Parts: sequence; structure tokens; C-alpha cells
Amino acid sequence: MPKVVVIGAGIVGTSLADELTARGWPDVTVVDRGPLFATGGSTSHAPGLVFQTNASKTMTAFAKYTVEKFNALEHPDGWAFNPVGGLEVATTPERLADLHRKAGWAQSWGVEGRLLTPAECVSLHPLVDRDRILGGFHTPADGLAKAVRAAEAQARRAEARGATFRPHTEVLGIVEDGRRVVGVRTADGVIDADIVVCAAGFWGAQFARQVGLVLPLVPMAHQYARTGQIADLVGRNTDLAEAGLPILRHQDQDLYFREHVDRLGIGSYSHKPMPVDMATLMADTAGEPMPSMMPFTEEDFAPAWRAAADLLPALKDSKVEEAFNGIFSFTPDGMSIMGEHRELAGFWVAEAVWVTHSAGVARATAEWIIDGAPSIDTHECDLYRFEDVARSPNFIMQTSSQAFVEVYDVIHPHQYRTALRGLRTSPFHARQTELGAHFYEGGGWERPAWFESNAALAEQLFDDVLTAPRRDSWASKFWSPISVAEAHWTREHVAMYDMTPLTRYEVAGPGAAAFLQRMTTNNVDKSVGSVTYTLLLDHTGGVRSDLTVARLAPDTFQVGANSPMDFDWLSRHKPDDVVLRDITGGTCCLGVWGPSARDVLAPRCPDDLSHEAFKYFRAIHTYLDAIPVTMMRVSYVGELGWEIYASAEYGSALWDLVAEAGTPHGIIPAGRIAFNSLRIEKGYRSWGTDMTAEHHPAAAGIDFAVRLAKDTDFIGKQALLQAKPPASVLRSIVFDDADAAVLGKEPVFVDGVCAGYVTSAGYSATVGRTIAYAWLPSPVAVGDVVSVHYRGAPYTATVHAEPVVDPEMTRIRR
Ligand code: FAD
Ligand code: THG
Repeated sequence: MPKVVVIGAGIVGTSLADELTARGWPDVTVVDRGPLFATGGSTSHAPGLVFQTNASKTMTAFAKYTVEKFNALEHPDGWAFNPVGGLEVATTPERLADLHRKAGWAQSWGVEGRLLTPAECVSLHPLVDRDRILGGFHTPADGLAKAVRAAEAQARRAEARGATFRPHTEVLGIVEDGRRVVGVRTADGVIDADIVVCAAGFWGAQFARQVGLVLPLVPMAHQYARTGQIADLVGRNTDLAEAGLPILRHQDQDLYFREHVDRLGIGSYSHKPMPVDMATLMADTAGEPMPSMMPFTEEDFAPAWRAAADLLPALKDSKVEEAFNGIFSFTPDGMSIMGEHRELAGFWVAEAVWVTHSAGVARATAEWIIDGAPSIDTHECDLYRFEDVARSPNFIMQTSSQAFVEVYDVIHPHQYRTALRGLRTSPFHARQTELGAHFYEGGGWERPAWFESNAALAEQLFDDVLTAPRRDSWASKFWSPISVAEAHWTREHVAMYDMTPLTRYEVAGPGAAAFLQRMTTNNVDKSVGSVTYTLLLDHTGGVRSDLTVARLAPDTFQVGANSPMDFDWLSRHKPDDVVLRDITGGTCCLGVWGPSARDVLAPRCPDDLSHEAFKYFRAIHTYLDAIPVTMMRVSYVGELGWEIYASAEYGSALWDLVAEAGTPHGIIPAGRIAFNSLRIEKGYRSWGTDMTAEHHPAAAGIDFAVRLAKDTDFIGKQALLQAKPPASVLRSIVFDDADAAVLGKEPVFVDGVCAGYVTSAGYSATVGRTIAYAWLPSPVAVGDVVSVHYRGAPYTATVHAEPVVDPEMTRIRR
């Protein structure tokens, strides 16, 4: 049996010990520097509010499991979970509308919830001032976790199965044999270990540096205060129950509330970000009860108190009695950090985890360690989701601070980071700026969403042939009707798209072909010049990514990938005779697509670009005028055309060349919104949004990329052979109302019952409707009518055969 050492006996470490031992791994030692189980970490003082509903399906699933598990825990002192329910109130129209959106997430992810009138809110929570609120959202299964009890109850269960808990034992270092962990070093000596899990809470980032690992988290102080006795609460709660009113969120003022018998606890995010300096932490917390508590800074709390008393008038006769600035972790994207160190096998992390998500994170980590993969999708929490740029201290600090400020804000799904923009720009950036590009940010890259230079063209098209959808103020944020014209023009004429941010690797060496055959599902061992669409699966058959693999030389492949996690996965499996290199930044890529693409490019290219000479899904190395390029006849927008790759120094010359060659054909630059709508029309999935490792290829509708019959065994093949037919499948749905817009994650109803959810969507210029992907029960058939609730309003849509546009592939193969 593998020996596991868990660093940290907070809510995460104890829960993990429970999950590991429950799966038949008894040899687990949990060590903590502090006493058990009030160790002094964040868990020891967490007020334990558990709101399950989250924009992220994964985080919601983590929270649901925490609630389910904690409800069933037993502790001699009383409850570990008190399901008082959760209530979020709105004091602005924007928030009220957003609560409808949130209610949609709850439906999509299976959390019971209901929107309430102000009167209903007050009858649930009589302290709330009826006149201050416009409505609320109530989730009856939410509640309070007694975090230290929950930790102890889980620890005792783990102990009964063989686990050991060692208080007052600081882990000073990791013992390794070069590539693997073999133990942890403490003042009392070494504890042997095959696996070490860092669950050290906000100390984790500092600790992980010892083993060369950057954990993008920032320890931040957050204020929590308890009032004195409140007359209206006297007699309501027994000492044992502590609370009966729902936990309350007043997000417009960055506040949350819970009862402590006849007192109220108030948490505030309304203060400035207060990152904690780990170098002076010991001194800064010296006079406090715990090393995770900073002295209370009263002046930072003053506005929070006024806002609290404004919502809850009963507070006016009270005051703060006890308060502290508690420390916990913030990350650049608000998600946890999970996974195994790539360069040090056996070193795992489970970090930046709220009490709310703790049991879910622990379960997924245990599954990952024992079974090789978690049973639910965790890519949003993956240790290797971060681009290199996102691991710099400056980036981590600035983005995590922004995440703190925005923690309760209404965040639009297309709202992009404002901190640290302009870091990664393609060689086309200067030209794009001149053309009035509106930039989105993705993976640190500046990506044009649409171009103001196309405004006049759009106006003209809307006068003549096109109709612009009428979008409400929410759906038209970070959006422009110009994108509709750009998409239309691509289908009718030709457009150029900046594909530089598309992650690409060179896979080279004598073992390259065999390696890619084993890693991916399709047959990539084809002639030089072939391009293959293929999948990376995990061992359970889940889709980790979809790739294009171009064979540029017998032993050299160019792989078009999706995220740093692909690099991570390939690196972990790579034999020594294969070299894997990320070539994204040193190269650039321009997509030139549309019926006129050949007419634009052929006159500038010495090679024959005719359909017969340069077939679909082939690649060649050639020239455009004097510029050396690799041209790939691939089109994610589903049109005739090429991805043109060049070394970065040729980038601006390449842009100018194509723009000039395209002028007689009316070429335009086009942005991400048009791009997205075209790929949805064409039935192409976007990994991470439409499909994840939670889905098998057949469910996601991409099993055409799986060659079960190929000679080489590939990762995931056995799992696919044993798989049952999927219970739900990804479908294209087309809205009936030309003005209906959805943005993603909306619940989908079949026969009045919520049966699935939207993944991505775009307005299709070709069919004049919004098209969306949705996960739906597999019996739902083409032609069936469904209803999608967008911020509370129902819109009907029809399940459509795929692809919606050009099923015969005549546009691409010509
Ligand atoms: P911790 O509980 O901090 O445990 C980590 C443990 O690791 C500590 O016990 C520490 O002693 C130990 N350790 C560290 N380094 C070493 C080492 N080298 N050797 C040995 N041991 C080590 N979350 C919610 O879900 N709901 C809330 O309402 C909520 N409210 C909060 C309010 C405040 C004021 C604060 C500060 C946080 C709140 N949180 C809340 C967040 C939550 O408390 C934390 O995210 C969570 O408790 C973290 O759990 P953990 O097990 O990862 O870390
Ligand atoms: N271009 C390149 N690589 C990529 C993408 C890309 N890698 C990541 C991501 N995008 C992969 N996604 C797709 C999805 C569909 C197609 C290409 C990349 C595609 N599919 C055709 C189809 O389904 O009809 C071809 C299928 C086949 O012949 O097997 O074109 O945008 N370089």
C-alpha cells in the first residue's frame, strides 16, 4: 500500500484523509504544525457559510458534495452542518437580473433554488429591511458548516481506518530521490512517503517553492466581525443550534451575514485588497489568537458596518464586539489549485480551497491519486492551467487582487481582465489597433473581438441583406453587430483571422510518430504533409483535448492544441527520444478563409493551391511572395482556406501581404465573435467549454476522430471499448426567435423539466438565429423543441441536425 503524507490538518487535509482511507488506502499520515483540530489555520476561524451555486459547474459539484457529506457527519459536540438555507438579496436592478442568471446556474447544475419577492425575503429573514431590497434568491440546502467539527469528524473516521494524525509537527522539507518524493522532513526525523499532498492552506505557495513549484495564490486578509447582542435575535436560537435564519449575502455591498446565537457575524470584502507578507507574518500575527489572524483594522470596516446597518436596521443599536482580519488564499481566477507536480512525482497539491468546496476537492484529489483521474471535470482547477506569464509574482499579485475586488461583483461571461493587459500580442497587433480592434484577453493574449474598421460595411449589409439581432443590454455587452457582418462576409467573400494565440507545439525525434500514436485516438502515422484531427483522452476515456497533428517531416509534427494542460499531459508521457517544444510565441498564424481565399493567395504562392494539388487537411512548406510559410488547409470556421504559419519576425509583413493581395477581393479582418459563431454553425466543439474530460468522444459527437482499429494501443482505448452508451449528448439547438441570445450555462428544459444546459452559443449570420450547444439527455431527438431560460425568460429552440451549416462540406472541399 502506498504511504501518503498530507501536510495540513485543516478542512482539506482531514477530508482528504477520509477520502483516501475510504478507498482502501489506510497508510495516511496527516501532519500539522498546530494542535488538532483547531490548528490555527483558516479552517479554525472560518464562519463556514456554504453557498453552493457558482458559475462553475465544477465548483458547484464540489459544494454539493460537501453539503451532502457534512450533513451526514457525526460529532459529539453537535452538528457539522446546519442547513439553514442561503439567501442572496438584490438592492439594484443589475443584481436582481443577475440573481435570475444565478438561478439559472442553480438549475443547470442541479441546486434547488427559488427567486423571491422582497416580502418573501423578509419573511425568511426578518432582519432585512423590506424597503432596501428588490428581491432575492433562496437556496434551501445551503447552510453553515462547523468547519473544525467537520474536520475532526472526518479525521476520526480516517483514524478508524488506519490513518494517523500528528499535531505540533511542522514539515520542514521534502525528501526526494531526484524525480520522486520519498518522504517529508520534520524536527523529529523523516516520515517516509510515496505520495505527499500539500494541503497547507495559504502557507502552501511558500512551501511549494521549496520543490520548485509556483502556486498562483495570494494570502489575503478578509474582515470578519461579530456584533454584540441584538435584541431581535434574543431567544431565537439555542446555543447548540447557533443559527436558524438563512445565511445572507448582500453582494451589492460585498457583505455576508450569519447568526451566532443572539449575535450576528458579518464578513466583508468591501475593503481594499490586503495581501499578506509571508516574510513578516509571524511578527504581524504575534499578538493574535492564531497565526492566520491579523489584527483587526477598524477603519477598513467602517463603510461595511454602515452598509450592514442599512440593510439590517436591527444593527443600529449594536456594535462590533469581536473582529479580526482573517487570512485565506485568493487565486487569479478564483479557482482552487489541484494536481501533481510534473517534475516531482508524488508531490500533489490541494490548495486555495474554501470550506464550501473542501469535500469535493478532497474526493476528486483522492480519485485522481488512486484512479489516475477525477470522476468529474477539474480542468478549471488544474495546477497546469496557468500560462507561463501567469506564474510571475507580479501577475499573480495583480490578478488575485482584482479577483478579491470582484469577488461579489456581477461578472459578465465575456468580461475580460483589466489588470496587466497587453502582455502577449501577436505581430499583427499594431495593424489591428490601427483598424480599431476591440480586444479580448485570453491566455494572456490580446485577441480582436471585432474591428471598428468594418462598421461601414456592416451598416451597408444591414441596409441590404443582413438583419442585426436586437440584443438586450446584457447580451450586447462586449459584443457588436459588426461581428455579424464579419461572419457573413467570411461565408460570402473572405476574411483574415489572427490565429496566433492558438497553442502549438513541435513534437520531434525518432519516437515522435509512435508517441503521438499512443497519446491520441486517430491515426496520425500518415504521409508527410498530412493533417489529422485527433483527441487526447485520459485513462477513463474522457476527452482531455482535441488536436490537429500535422506531419511536417518524417520525425517532425506540429500539434495544434488548446491549453497549457495539453503541454503538461504530453510532457508527462513523453519518452526521451521525443522533443516537445511550445512554438506558439515564436511563430504567428493567420487564418485566411472564405470562398475567395484561393483567389487571394494563389497569385502570391509558387505552389499550386488548386483543390486537386493542395487537398483538404494537408500542409506544405512554401512561400507567399518572399515570406517562408507553412500553409495548412484547415478551417475551424468551415470555409475554403488556410492557416498560414510563419516565424514571428515575418508577421507584420505577412499581414500586409495578405491584406494587399486580398483588397481586390474585398478581404476584411475579422474577430473572435465572428469566429466563434462560424465554428458553432459548422459543428466544431471548443474544448473546455463544450466538452471536457467528463465526456467520452461519442457523447461529445466527435467519435469520428477515434480509430479503435488502428494498430497502436492508445490511452483511453480500453475505457472506450467498455463504455456504455452515453446518457447525455452534446446537441446543436437553434432558437426560434431571431433576437433570442444566450451566453452559456443557461438551463435547458425538456417537457417542462430541466434536462441540460447550454455550453456555448453564437448568433449565426447564415441562418439568422442564435445557435447553441447544449448537453441534453440522449433520447432527445432532432426536431424536438426545448426551452432555454435566459436570466429567467424562456426561449424556445429546436434540436437541429449537425452541422447546421454546410453538412455536405461543399464549402470547404472546393
Ligand atoms: P487551513 O485550514 O489553513 O489548513 C492548513 C493547515 O496546514 C494549517 O492547519 C497549518 O497549520 C498547516 N500547515 C501549513 N504549513 C505547514 C507545514 N509546513 N507543516 C505542517 N503543517 C502546516 N470559506 C467558506 O467556504 N465559507 C466561509 O464562510 C468562509 N469564511 C471565511 C472567513 C474568513 C475570515 C476567512 C479567513 C476565511 C473564510 N473562508 C470561508 C475560507 C476558508 O476558511 C479556507 O479557504 C479554508 O479553511 C482553507 O482550508 P485548508 O484546509 O486549505 O487550510
Ligand atoms: N486549428 C489547428 N489546431 C487546432 C484548432 C484549429 N487545435 C485545437 C482546436 N482548434 C481543435 N479543434 C478543431 C475542431 C475541428 C476541426 C479542426 C480543429 C476540423 N474538423 C473537420 C471536421 O470535423 O469536419 C475535419 C475532420 C477530419 O477531417 O477529421 O476542421 O482551429 N491547427
